[in-house]
Order: sequence, then structure tokens, then C-alpha cells
Amino acid sequence: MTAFSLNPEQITRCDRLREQAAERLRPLAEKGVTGAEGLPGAARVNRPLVAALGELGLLEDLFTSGALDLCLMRESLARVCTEAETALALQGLGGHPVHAYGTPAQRGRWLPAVGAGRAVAAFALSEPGAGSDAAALALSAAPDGPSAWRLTGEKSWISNAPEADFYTVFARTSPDAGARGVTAFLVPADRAGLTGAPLAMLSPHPIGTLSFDGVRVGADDVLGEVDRGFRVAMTTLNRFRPSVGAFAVGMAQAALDATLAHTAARDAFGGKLKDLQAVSHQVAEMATRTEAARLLVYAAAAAYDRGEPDIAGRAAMAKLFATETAQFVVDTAVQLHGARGLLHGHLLEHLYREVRAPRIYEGASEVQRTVIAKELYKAQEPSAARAKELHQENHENQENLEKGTPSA
Ligand code: COS
Repeated sequence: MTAFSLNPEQITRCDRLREQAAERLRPLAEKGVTGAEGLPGAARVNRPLVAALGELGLLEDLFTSGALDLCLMRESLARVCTEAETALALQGLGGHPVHAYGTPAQRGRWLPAVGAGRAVAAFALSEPGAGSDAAALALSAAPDGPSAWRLTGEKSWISNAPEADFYTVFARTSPDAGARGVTAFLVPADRAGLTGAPLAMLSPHPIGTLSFDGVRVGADDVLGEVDRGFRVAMTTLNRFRPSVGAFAVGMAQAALDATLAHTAARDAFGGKLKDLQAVSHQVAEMATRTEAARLLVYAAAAAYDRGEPDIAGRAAMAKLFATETAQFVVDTAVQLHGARGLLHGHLLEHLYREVRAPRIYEGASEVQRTVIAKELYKAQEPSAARAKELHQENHENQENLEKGTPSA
């Protein structure tokens, strides 16, 4: 299936998720855990919220469901409670490398606890000196005996740090080898030499820095293969990028719903706001762009689930378009609400702060454009893999010609 409409089970599941978010999760999010010590505006990990996500079975679903189901979960939660959405996503991002690349021992030790919401996971890739240019990461993994390393250096902008229970840490095992010298390690938070500090952001999130002072890791802590960790990072991001788009679509839809209600009820110039074409056309634009973003997200996720070859580019398109769209939709929603939309505690004031970061994290919009362009030009250079694809296409075209069906 290539064209999108959700089936009845998927629609029921989304409705149920929104109910659960409203009844069970939002009250826990509202209790919040803000103001890390000495740092107003910083947020702490909301463990009761993570535990509730576990009790509802949503965290286990992270590892058993496909990319499209993940998108539906994130979109549905985001429409009602962005904190619940983000807590869920971070368990997925931190846990996915263990799920996809972990040994049976690593998986057995951590995944049941992550799924139950008892253990908090984190994905530690970015550094003060390496954000978009992830292959430039410098956290050093220096050999310490035949099959052990000492990690030394800094990570920054790490969600759930410094409170997570374990970190998927990307470190440099081969100096000067770029993307081919990075190894992924599963580092429990209680390893000697590992410390961190919270950061206060525009929208309070549990996020912080990590410092590694000769933290010892062994062969049992490697995720995947030595020097092949960049692949662990990139394939995790391929899976999660469409779902960042889904988060954005959920926020855009929440802003649109609020705008429809407001503009239909608000009196102005002898009628309702919606009677002004300047308003109704903006609302139509918001709805159209949100729907386009949603379709791109679903299509990229479905392509991932089918194991199609061009998922890096499609995931990048979905993330780019949906996050940029959500920024437009939320900003327009604020404009159509007037000053009340900026009142502290208003849904739109919350979304206005919340919508900004996804255009930066998990690959900034500029990185997504780089990925898309790279994929496009790759198709122009017949490499061995491409030649194989062409061969397959030619074969199919030939068959179609023989059957009398024109090729696409
Ligand atoms: N999926 C699978 N593999 C990928 C990939 C992807 N999306 N992108 C790169 N790779 C692989 C390449 O195939 C290549 O593998 P080989 O060494 O086996 O040939 C390797 O990774 C290096 O690829 P490349 O040379 O393209 O890497 P670059 O250094 O040019 O970096 C970008 C590519 C910019 C795409 C990467 O650095 C990136 O995604 N940056 C953003 C990082 C990010 O999202 N940070 C946020 C952290 S989470 S909040």
C-alpha cells in the first residue's frame, strides 16, 4: 500500500492513546519535576511519568512495533501531552541501540527495565565540539589492556543526562579515522569517573552534559562492533527521524485544533474571526501543510517498515518538512490567538517554546537537506550497488515490455 489512510484499528489505537495521555499521563506531566538544584528552568527526569508509560505498555511497544506505529504513538501523545511524548521517545532513542545491536546479556540486563519504565535510557552522541558533524566526535576511548578502554572527554545536549540509568555512548576508538573509528558503548550510569550536570533550555527538558574521566569499559560493553559505532548511531537516527516528524505533526495538529475552536468562537468586526478571509485562509493553509507533513511522515515510516533502500533520504525529508511545518503552524496559531496565545501557561505559549528544538536535534534541518541531496546525487553515480538496482529495473522494464505494460 502506498497511499495513506489509517485502518480502523490504527484509528482506534490513536484515539485510545489520546485518552490515556489526557487521563493518565498529563496529570503526571503537570506535576512536573522542574528546577534542578540551583538551576531554575532546568527539568529533572519525571520518573513517575516514565513508570506510567511503562505500566500502559507503551515503552514495550517501542521495541516491538514498526516505525509507522511508533509515529502514530508519538503523534497521538504529542497532541495531548508533549512531556509524555518526549519521555517515550527518549526511552526509544536510548534503548534502540541496545535492542538492535546488544548482546543477549546486554538486552536481558536493560531492555525489560526500560520497557517497564524502571530504567531511564539516553543516547549520547553530541559533544561540545561535534554536533551536526557527528563523525568529528572526540570522546576518547584509549586502550586499557587487551579488551578494555578508558573513556575520557565530554558529551553535551544529552537528553535524560545526568539522571539516566545507562547511556549509549559513541566514542573514538581509532583516532583520525572519522566515521570509521567510532565505537558504541553501553555505559551504566554508576561507572566510576562518569559525572554530569543539567542544562536549562528554552523549554524545560531533562537534558545535560556528561564528563568522562577515565571511565573503564570492556568488550562486554561494546554495542555492535569496534569501530562500527557510527553505523549504530546513523541507523538509530534513520528509525527515529520520521517519528520526530510525527511529534511535530502532533504539535501542529494541537495548534490547529486550538485555532479552529478559537476562531470559530471569537467575536470580531461584527462576526466571528473565522468569517474574515484573512483568518480562514490561514487556517486552511495550516491544515493543508499539516496534512502534507503527516503523509510524508507516514510514507517514510512505512518505507522503513518495508525495508526499502532509500530510507535515509525519506526519513530526512519527513523530519525536515514536518518540523519546519510545525514551526509555521504553531507561529500562525499564536498570531490568530493574539496576545492570549503568549500568556504564560497557555497551550500555544507551551507549543511555541516546544516546537523550536526539533528543527535542531536528531539532525538539524540543514543536515537533513545534506542527507537528502547526498541520496539524490548518489542515484546519479552508478556505483556497484546502483548498477545492481539498474539491472533489476531493466529486467522489470523488459518483462513489462514483453507483457505490453508500459514501465513507470
Ligand atoms: N544511514 C546509514 N548509514 C549511514 C547514514 C545513514 N543515514 N549516514 C551515513 N552513514 C554511513 C555511511 O554509509 C558511511 O559508512 P561507511 O563508512 O561504511 O562507508 C558512514 O556512515 C559515514 O558516512 P558519511 O561519510 O556520509 O558521514 P559524514 O561524516 O559526511 O556525516 C551526516 C553524515 C552529516 C549525515 C551525519 O554526521 C549526521 O547525521 N549528523 C547529524 C547528527 C545528529 O543527528 N546529531 C543529533 C544527535 S541526536 S540528538
